[in-house]
Amino acid sequence: MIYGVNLYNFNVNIESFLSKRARIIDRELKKFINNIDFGQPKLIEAMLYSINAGGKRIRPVLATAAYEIFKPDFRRILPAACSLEMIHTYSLIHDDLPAMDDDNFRRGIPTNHKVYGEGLAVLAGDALLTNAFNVLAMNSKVKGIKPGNVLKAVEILSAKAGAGGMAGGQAADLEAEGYPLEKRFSSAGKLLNYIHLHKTADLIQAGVQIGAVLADAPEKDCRILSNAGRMMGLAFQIVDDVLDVTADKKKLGKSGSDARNKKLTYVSMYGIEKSLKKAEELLDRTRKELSLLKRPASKVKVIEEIAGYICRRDR
Ligand code: GRG
Repeated sequence: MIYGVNLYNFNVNIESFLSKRARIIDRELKKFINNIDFGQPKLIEAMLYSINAGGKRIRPVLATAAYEIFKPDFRRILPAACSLEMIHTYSLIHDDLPAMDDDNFRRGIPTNHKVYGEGLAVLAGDALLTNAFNVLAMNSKVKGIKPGNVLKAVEILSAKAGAGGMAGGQAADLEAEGYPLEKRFSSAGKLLNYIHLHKTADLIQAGVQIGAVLADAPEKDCRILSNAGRMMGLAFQIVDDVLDVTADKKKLGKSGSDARNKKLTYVSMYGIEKSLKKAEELLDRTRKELSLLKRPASKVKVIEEIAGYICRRDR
């Protein structure tokens, strides 16, 4: 039994696994942010406001689960796991700004800029992004983790969060508002996949990649996990598009602004039913990819279950 979850007879209660692991990550996140040497308490307060608002912690949990396929003691990669969540939270703060999606609620509470003003919200996001790499670097001092692998993790995270990754996907998403087709894409479907793969899937994929790399996993296994991460990341955003329209807004913790912002989404392009079918297809492909791993089935099963949760979640 690991944290009350019996992983060995495949009876994984994934929601309980996720919430227990999320609590461990929450505690570390608070420690890291409170330990930042700072002279601006208001900025730290704004950072902690969005971090403490909760969230499912899918990206850091995925990193720890990928690590555990190869090595015990996931706590050794908690700095890296927290760095993923810090980058994710920064992206949400910026995404909610009036210059982007202009949302009033996130994670069930008023958005960062509604409480702290736009200037401080931009800075809280900037600081979370920058400090994330400081926290990730700390992982090189953890016993059993090779500093060279931390450097590889820095390479992965910076690429997946940057212009060729999440920020690039967000830029394409902004340009596609109102659905104009960018010239470099031959169809709206291709543009839509570009947006989703980069805006969302890249950071999810980075989570599983970083977990595997820090566990010093063989190249071939890293590649399999990377492929699986990309597919479950795409499924994640497709389900997010559906939830934006169908979910109970209270449970979702945000108001659902895609239609108001005339966003190019799976729902606006294919409708709800086809979108859900596509997410199911991606889940199947994720499972097939994971089955290529010649590793303890009980450990691989956890990632598979997280992918399943991604597709059937209601928030
Ligand atoms: C560089 C100015 C500037 C802004 C960048 C990169 C960026 C803004 C935004 C990223 C795009 C983004 C927010 C994509 C949406 C991804 C997504 C589905 C978020 C919701 O993730 P969950 O459901 O949220 O994991 P919780 O609250 O559970 O963590």
